[in-house]
Amino acid sequence: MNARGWRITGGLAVALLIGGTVTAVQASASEPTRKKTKTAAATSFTDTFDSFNTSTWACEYTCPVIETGKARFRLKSGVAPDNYGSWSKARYKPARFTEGKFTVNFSLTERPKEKVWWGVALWDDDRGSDQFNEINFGYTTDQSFGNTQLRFESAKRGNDVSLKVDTGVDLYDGQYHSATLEYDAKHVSFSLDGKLLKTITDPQYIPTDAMDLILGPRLVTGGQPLSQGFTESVDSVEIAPVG
Ligand SMILES: [Ca+2]
Repeated sequence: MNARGWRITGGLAVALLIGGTVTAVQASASEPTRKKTKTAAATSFTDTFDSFNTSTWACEYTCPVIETGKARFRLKSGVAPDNYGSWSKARYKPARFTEGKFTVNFSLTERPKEKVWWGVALWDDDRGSDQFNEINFGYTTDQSFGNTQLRFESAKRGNDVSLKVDTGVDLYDGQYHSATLEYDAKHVSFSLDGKLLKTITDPQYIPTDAMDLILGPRLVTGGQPLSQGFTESVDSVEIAPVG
């Protein structure tokens, strides 16, 4: 939980963290003044990855491994793209989204020189690959940005914008950072450690079709196998209403 989270305090927060999952109804119980809404009940969720729940998450190729309350999305050395071992992602199964606030506490190991994409994405290509919808933050590691920089991207039916963001922190030093993607029909924003870094407001780039939340990295198709492994770790994921 970060400062921009649900402001759950005291003993209840401890109990919820042990439980690993919180519903909007439980969150409201600690906050009598907070108005319960149907939307909140439908979309509020936290996973602290004390276990990996396959009724919540569908794996793309290799499932993450749980270690000390973190989901380790591991890419192995020597494995060609588009295989188990070079692609490890998890897709949230209970809902697709047309808005929301998605906060992921994550860390990365040393930056590969090969073509690894890491990050967090909302994604849909139901209308075909040229009509994709996407919101993401992350980076493809063989490109030219420095180790504090990443891309923040938004696409509506194939019409996309990609922004360079300098986070001011080394993203590849194994430290955890809390990244938030927040969006609705009027804006898409990216924050790191509670600091708003970029906002997109041009509606031509803001997706309105329902998208899936997807965590984890892959060796990009066409890339060379890794010379050493790479891990994107996720300590927690929170899904909450916008606002
Ligand atoms: Ca955790």
